[in-house]
Amino acid sequence: MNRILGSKISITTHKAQTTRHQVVGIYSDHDTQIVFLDTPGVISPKYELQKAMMKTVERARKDADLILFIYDPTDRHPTDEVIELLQSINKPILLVVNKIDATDKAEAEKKVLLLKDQLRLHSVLYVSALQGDGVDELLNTVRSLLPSGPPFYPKEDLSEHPVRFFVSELIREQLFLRFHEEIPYSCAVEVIEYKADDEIDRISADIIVNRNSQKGMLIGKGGKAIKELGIRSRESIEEFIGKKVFLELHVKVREKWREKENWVRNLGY
Ligand SMILES: Nc1nc2c(ncn2[C@@H]2O[C@H](COP(=O)(O)OP(=O)(O)OP(=O)(O)O)[C@@H](O)[C@H]2O)c(=O)[nH]1
Ligand SMILES: [Mg+2]
Repeated sequence: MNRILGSKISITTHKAQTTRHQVVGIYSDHDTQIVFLDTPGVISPKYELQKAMMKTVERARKDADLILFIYDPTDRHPTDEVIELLQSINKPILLVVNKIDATDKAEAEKKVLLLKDQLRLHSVLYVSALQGDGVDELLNTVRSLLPSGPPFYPKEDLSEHPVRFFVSELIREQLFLRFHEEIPYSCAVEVIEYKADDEIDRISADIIVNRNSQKGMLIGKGGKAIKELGIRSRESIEEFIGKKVFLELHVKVREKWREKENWVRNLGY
């Protein structure tokens, strides 16, 4: 989606479960508009946050006209949950085999044969989101399957989320990139204040952690870890909004927020 839109609408990291929301990306050209709904990956939910993530998948699956199943051939075979979900969908499913820059085509094709045994696929497309190979063909296939109608969004829109959403996501991306084990999975980010001045946007955000012991890890010795996190987050926010940013981060503890439905909802999930 980011490759097609030419913009970092959805955050991406090497860690699983980076995406938690339905992230809307809008592609428009002279006669077509495609609204992409990026979703979390399909898992068996273990706590409330993950349950909320899977509700997001359910919603997108109902709203979509077609499904792009992004398959990473360097990863293991999709779980039963993924296969069963796809088998239950009565819409065109496009198998999008990604990362062809990093895998042997013949190997990938062998794995695709296994998937073809399990799924009714409209088509199989080989792409590299990283390098752009196969993306035009993917766009053309999607275009040919969309129902005709008036555009939903103005042509210049790339997404529909407020800037606060992207700010919290970009901070969360840094949390996923810079911290290990449970930490990224235990954090949520809430933008508390956003003040746009002429020259600079002043942003204050809270990082919510799940346990008291995680607070110290986030802050680090002498505040080193949170300082670094703040610098990297500020840089990526500045790049995204194209403006100077002053960013203030605070760490707050909400004991077991991931397991509590009201907190999960409160934090926007
Ligand atoms: N080599 C290569 N790496 C890629 C390509 N596309 C994505 N990646 C990398 O794969 C990793 C996962 O990408 P994401 O976009 O976060 O994957 P996702 O499926 O959305 O994962 P979650 O949001 O965590 O469910 C990141 O490190 C990307 O940089 C590609 O075409 N080639
Ligand atoms: Mg993702």
